[in-house]
Amino acid sequence: MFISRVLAIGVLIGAVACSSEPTTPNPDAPPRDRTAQSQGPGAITFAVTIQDFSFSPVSLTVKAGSSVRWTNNGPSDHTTTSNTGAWDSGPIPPGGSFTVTFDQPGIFSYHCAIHPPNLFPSFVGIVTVTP
Ligand SMILES: [Cu+2]
Repeated sequence: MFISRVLAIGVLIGAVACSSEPTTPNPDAPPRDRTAQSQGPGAITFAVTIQDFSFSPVSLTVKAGSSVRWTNNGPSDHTTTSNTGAWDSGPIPPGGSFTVTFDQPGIFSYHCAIHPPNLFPSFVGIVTVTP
């Protein structure tokens, strides 16, 4: 048991090291993605891209405990805003991202609050969280 835990941590560190650029270690530097680093091993983060004016993929199905990270690849500010108020990113600037962890199963529709569905009917998305 102990050996397998050490191996798992080693793999985790190796993965992080491989994804980092070869820079001088700086313990004071903030982590690039606090949300991802705070998750336990096995947690999965799914990516949704925001463009002007669409979410891709529009529909995403994930297991409870997973996270979804929205990244704004468009030239304008956008938000990911739950239709029921479960989350609201506020404005995400171009190149920015926002992550939500889904602990409870359910169907979560969302939109961009800056470009609302009454003006941009196809600028909506849905996350289905399965048990
Ligand atoms: Cu928008």
